[in-house]
Amino acid sequence: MSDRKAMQEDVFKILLLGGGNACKAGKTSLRLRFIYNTFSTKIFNTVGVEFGQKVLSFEDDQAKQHTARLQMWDIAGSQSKNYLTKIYYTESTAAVIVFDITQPSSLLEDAKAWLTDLKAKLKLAVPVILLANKVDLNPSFQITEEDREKINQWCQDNKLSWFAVSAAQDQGEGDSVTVAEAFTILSSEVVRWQSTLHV
Ligand SMILES: Nc1nc2c(ncn2[C@@H]2O[C@H](COP(=O)(O)OP(=O)(O)OP(=O)(O)O)[C@@H](O)[C@H]2O)c(=O)[nH]1
Ligand SMILES: [Mg+2]
Repeated sequence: MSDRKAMQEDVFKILLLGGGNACKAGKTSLRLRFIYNTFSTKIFNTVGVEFGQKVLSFEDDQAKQHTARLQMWDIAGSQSKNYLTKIYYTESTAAVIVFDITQPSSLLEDAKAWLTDLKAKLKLAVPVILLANKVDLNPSFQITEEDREKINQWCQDNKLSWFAVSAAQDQGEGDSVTVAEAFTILSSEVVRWQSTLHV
């Protein structure tokens, strides 16, 4: 491969999904943390969709270096099941489903609905990861064994990985990862996925 090809910048269109009318998962906060390394409690509800992008350099499983422009499509939580989101999903590369770790029931009520909706609207399957956000509000990560088992089971059934994060503190302590680490994990999953499709 030439140096030019090796330095080529890929573009990954990443959907940020999750939450609902009753529960705000923190998608916009994760986007702002990732792109600008900031956090504010004074942000507005997303109306429709918001965009942001960041160039990320990362290593894949084979320790090969990649550079990708992550275009984040941050969809309003209240849009779940809205037929309009189909337009936003076109040609997406990957998706992140976010739920609020302080309300594990939001995984069952909201995240499941988002994944079902995503699968129904996409022509081709894409890599998806699940992020349990707001772990700063539950620092010792004390969710009941029953809830943890439910999350693990749902992820296993749907072949996706889940990680705990905090847009607010972003320390990546204990069992959690930083927001940048989560997007790096997703990006290497995209590379692995695309290599199986010979893209
Ligand atoms: N403590 C804490 N609060 C958070 C965290 N992430 C988001 N929040 C708060 O949760 C609320 C909702 O965050 P948003 O980022 O607007 O959530 P959203 O998923 O984009 O919401 P919609 O756009 O309405 O779908 C805000 O008050 C945030 O400050 C976090 O990691 N920790
Ligand atoms: Mg938002």
